[in-house]
Amino acid sequence: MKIMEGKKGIIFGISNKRGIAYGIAKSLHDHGATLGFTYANDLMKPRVQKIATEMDIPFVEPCDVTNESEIESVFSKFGEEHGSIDFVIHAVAFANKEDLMGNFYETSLEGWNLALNVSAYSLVSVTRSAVKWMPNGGSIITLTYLGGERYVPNYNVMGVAKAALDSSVKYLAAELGEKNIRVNGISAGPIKTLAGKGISGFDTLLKINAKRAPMKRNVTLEEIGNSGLYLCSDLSSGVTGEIHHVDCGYHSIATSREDAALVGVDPVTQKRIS
Ligand code: IMJ
Repeated sequence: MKIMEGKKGIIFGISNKRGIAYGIAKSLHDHGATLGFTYANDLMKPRVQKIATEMDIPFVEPCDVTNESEIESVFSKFGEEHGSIDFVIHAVAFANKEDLMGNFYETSLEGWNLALNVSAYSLVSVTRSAVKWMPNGGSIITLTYLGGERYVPNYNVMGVAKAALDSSVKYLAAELGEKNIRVNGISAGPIKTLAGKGISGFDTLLKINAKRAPMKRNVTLEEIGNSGLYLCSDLSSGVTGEIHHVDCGYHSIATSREDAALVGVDPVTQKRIS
């Protein structure tokens, strides 16, 4: 028996086959889960529909996560078809392109509000709707990034949004624990997806991460997918309020072993300073 058999849930934020939401969807689907997908706008509709068709998933609904009534109708539709919901994957983020470069201190209030609304508040509204359809408990997972905990060049207002998101995970987990609804975040290491496309210095960042990470490589989509599977399944039944880093260990280091070797070494001549 597959571990997700009989479990059903909705995935917000499918974009294409390189995306993290797809990685998690694939893993859940391969292990027997029943899935529903949502798409944000007309541009995304055919992309999401294509993936749904390939995976033989009939439930594909529009949902702008800044629109509370759209969220509610997605849950009602899925809930009425399936009785209840066991899990939700929230893989949604957006900031204006100009706010993901240059100086953070120049972020406009509009840019700030947009990023925090779409990327952080949406977890709260999605959770509010999900709770009504989780009478037997459930698992809610959001996607976050280290840039919410520490400075990462260019991440800027998205870092602030992820900080709010990470904190929301803890508050939601505390309130919903007694309903047996678990809320966790997956902090994925950088990976080549649409979310990183066109970001200045992204390829360099991927290389730096691979070089410095304890495992000396970047994480794969399958690895993130399998971590999502674990957090959705009963294997993680005692886990909530957690930000789980799936980043080949990158978050845990201050200085890589290569850099550590330079300590006590002149950075220019590489000669040992006694
Ligand atoms: C995004 C920007 C700057 C640095 C970044 C990223 N690093 C990583 C990302 C280092 C790993 C990707 N990431 C974790 C994100 O959360 C991306 C969110 C995002 C991406 C875009 C690109 C296109 C756009 N708006 C966006 N909004 C959010 O117009």
